[in-house]
Amino acid sequence: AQLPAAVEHTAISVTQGDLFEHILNEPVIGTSIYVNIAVAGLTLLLFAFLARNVSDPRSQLVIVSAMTVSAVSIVSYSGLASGLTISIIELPDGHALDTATTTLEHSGATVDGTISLWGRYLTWAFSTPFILLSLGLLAGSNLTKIFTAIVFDVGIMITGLAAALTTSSYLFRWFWYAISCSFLLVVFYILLVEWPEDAKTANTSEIFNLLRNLTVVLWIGYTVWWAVGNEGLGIISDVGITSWGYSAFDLVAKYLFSFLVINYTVKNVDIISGGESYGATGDAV
Ligand code: RET
Repeated sequence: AQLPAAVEHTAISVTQGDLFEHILNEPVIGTSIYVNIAVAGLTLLLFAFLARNVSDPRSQLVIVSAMTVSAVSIVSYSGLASGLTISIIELPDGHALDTATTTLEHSGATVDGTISLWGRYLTWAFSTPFILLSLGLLAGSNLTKIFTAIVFDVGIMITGLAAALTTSSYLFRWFWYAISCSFLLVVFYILLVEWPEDAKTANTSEIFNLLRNLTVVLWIGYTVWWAVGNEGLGIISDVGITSWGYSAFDLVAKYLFSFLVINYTVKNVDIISGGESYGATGDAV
């Protein structure tokens, strides 16, 4: 006798525990996550040590802002490592990986769908504003420009999260991506046109331009990586390699960036504290 359809297609439900075990046992994805938790923790200790004698409040604000990037990173990668912010999603028809399956390391069960490390995009909404706050303060910019940069930045990450998690329509994933890119252009306008002028007035052009260049190049890197990675065109179809790409970008965009900010601030407290007269709470330059 034939089995009823419902019995033939018994679905295996994937638990958070399965995802946790998968990350633990899959070396490429696993290291891309654990390495960052360790580096974020070590950099926090280093930064606290470097900044131990700074007492000027404005310089402290720049330093705390840069340190927050590492602190959020620990939270972000812990979300991924625990399996809390990971899901198996079935990509829509038309996507290069729409028929992909995932074999869970621990149980050996094969399920339909691709692993999405979506917690990354969520937590970028909390970490990247502090990158921009550091840059805006260093440039001696005003509250309006800093606020605008941060609002659009949060918009980039939330619409990027939407792009990653949309499973109803392939086209809609790219529609979200396009919205996200348009927000990125607003942030780039502030970084490339507005803040360099402010930084001239603040006498911080040299460090600002260095950090700005690093930021613009890497942020383009993230954007292109998403497009070619397993969630975009799938040219790089492997979840672990896609994840390592972001993790490698993070090492420079977060930790090297924060180090440069803090190292400069500790050595130039007089320049940073001068920003108060035209800075975050003052008038437009
Ligand atoms: C996404 C995909 C959608 C389009 C765009 C993106 C840009 C992401 C960026 C991420 C930067 C992350 C950083 C993290 C460090 O903590 C979301 C990939 C434009 C710019 C700097």
